[in-house]
Amino acid sequence: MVTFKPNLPLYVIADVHLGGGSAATEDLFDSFIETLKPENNALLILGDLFEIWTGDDVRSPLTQKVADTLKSLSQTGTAIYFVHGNRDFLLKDDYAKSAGMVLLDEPLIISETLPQTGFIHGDSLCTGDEAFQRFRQKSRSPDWQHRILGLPRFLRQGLGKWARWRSRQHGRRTIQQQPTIADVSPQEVARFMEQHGLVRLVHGHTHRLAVHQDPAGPGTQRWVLGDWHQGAGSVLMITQSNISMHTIEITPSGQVKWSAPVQPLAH
Ligand SMILES: [Mn+2]
Repeated sequence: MVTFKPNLPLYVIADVHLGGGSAATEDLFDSFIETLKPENNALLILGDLFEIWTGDDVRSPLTQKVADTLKSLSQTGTAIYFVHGNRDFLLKDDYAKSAGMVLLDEPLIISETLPQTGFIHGDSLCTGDEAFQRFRQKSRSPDWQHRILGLPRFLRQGLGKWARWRSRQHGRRTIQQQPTIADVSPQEVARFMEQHGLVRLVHGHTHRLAVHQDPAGPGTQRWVLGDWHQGAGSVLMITQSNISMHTIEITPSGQVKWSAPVQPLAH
């Protein structure tokens, strides 16, 4: 658990899935980053910035460009924080440093300036998917990571392709056969929020953009970021007095257009 004291406004994004093949999403990401300059604000990347990550030594023109983009943002005064997702959990300090980001372990918790608010990627909440949770536990161990990162680059790239294929198959099968296990477990959400005394929980991973009321008792909220695809994305913004979530898209003239705030779901 990390007590988190970012500058405000804090912008939170997740599941950008760069490298997933959408050029429009890459353009939106670049333009969005530009809009954050130059201010003493903060950006939290809540996992799965990249579609897949097989080691900091496996660079591509895209990963280099993203590092340069983020580094230039950090140099204009934005503090950038990165929490791992289930696709880029092998991203380490070498790359983070080249991108001007600070790696943090989830959960991050803001408790001083705001009602107790927690931030996680969200895959740990999907406890209905036991096969995934077994892999998650194994792949987060230092031994496993050391073994994988010790493999030759070409082998890791091959494994990465296989993992993407397998994850798509697994996801499709899970959604068809048992739609509820592809989402978070409501019991695990309530348990996690109670464990950390959270009034608000913010996460991504499920790509199910929404604000849920009362997940862990009256007055509590669960804010779920959407993923970025085909030139549209979602951003949560936290100021001293407000929290709001928006979808953003890029206009034909290259401007970033923000939607009206996403409204809480009535239950
Ligand atoms: Mn994810």
